[in-house]
Amino acid sequence: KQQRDKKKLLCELKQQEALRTLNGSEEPFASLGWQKLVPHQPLEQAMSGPYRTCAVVCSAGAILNSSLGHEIDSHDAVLRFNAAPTEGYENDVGNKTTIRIINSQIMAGPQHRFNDSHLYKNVTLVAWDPSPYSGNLEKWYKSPDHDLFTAYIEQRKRSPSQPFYILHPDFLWNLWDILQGNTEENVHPNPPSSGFIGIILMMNICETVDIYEFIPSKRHTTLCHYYAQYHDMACTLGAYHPLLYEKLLIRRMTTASLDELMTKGKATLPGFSQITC
Ligand code: NCC
Repeated sequence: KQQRDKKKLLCELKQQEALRTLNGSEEPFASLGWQKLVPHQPLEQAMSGPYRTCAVVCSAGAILNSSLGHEIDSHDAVLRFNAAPTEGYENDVGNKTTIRIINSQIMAGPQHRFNDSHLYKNVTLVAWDPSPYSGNLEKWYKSPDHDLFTAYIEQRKRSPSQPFYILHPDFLWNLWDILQGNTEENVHPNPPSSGFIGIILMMNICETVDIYEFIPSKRHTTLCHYYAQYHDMACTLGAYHPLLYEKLLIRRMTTASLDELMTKGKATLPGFSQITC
């Protein structure tokens, strides 16, 4: 029964969550000339590796003292989130970064120094913004949660060779629908977390995806991030994002052993190319 559940979930994701980024063909982006602004190569082509193994490194405080850095860096591609650094934390989180997913706060908040921080250079960037459900792109463009469009345009002009994409709101809300469709309780109507989004993104481009400290290991702690002294349980369980439900869903699909889950905080999922439905 568990195997059937796993297969059903994996197939649903494979069939409904193909990568989708803004390609400039829809209004209002088409009239604004975005077809010339976005990278020429779609994300799935830019990231066609091929990547046999991929690591998703969640930012939870519980990854401290894991000594997983070496294992993480041995993957063909490594995904990190927002402002999560590697300097000074290499032993626990590694130092290779292939892709970084950033929410729109990173691009709009001056404290993040999006335009000059080294964190956002020499990597593939994928940004997202909450956007209203069943997105009207015109409305979203006029009032995003945080203005990511201005910084996107600037960055594309400054660094046209850097692969930099904005996720299509339909990709996010469709993921929310799958989460709700497979959860008994009512999921609050807020977008998925960067972590959950990143896992699904990597399933699109990798053969296997190893996910670190998304499902809390035995090191679980109230420390929010491994890189800041701030304690809040909600970082791990969710307040705004439906994080708890996301974690339960990943837990139902993982092929990692219980020991890997508990001691390493590692969950493993097959990439879409490896799933036959
Ligand atoms: O904290 P954040 O996420 O950057 O973390 C990235 C992803 O790691 C997983 N995580 C993190 C901490 C933790 N204790 N447990 C975890 O499982 C989650 O999957 C998370 O998505 C975000 O999702 O974009 C988020 O961003 C921050 C913040 O905007 C950025 O770090 C930039 O400063 C949000 N925090 C606030 O708005 C205060 C957070 O809610 C979600």
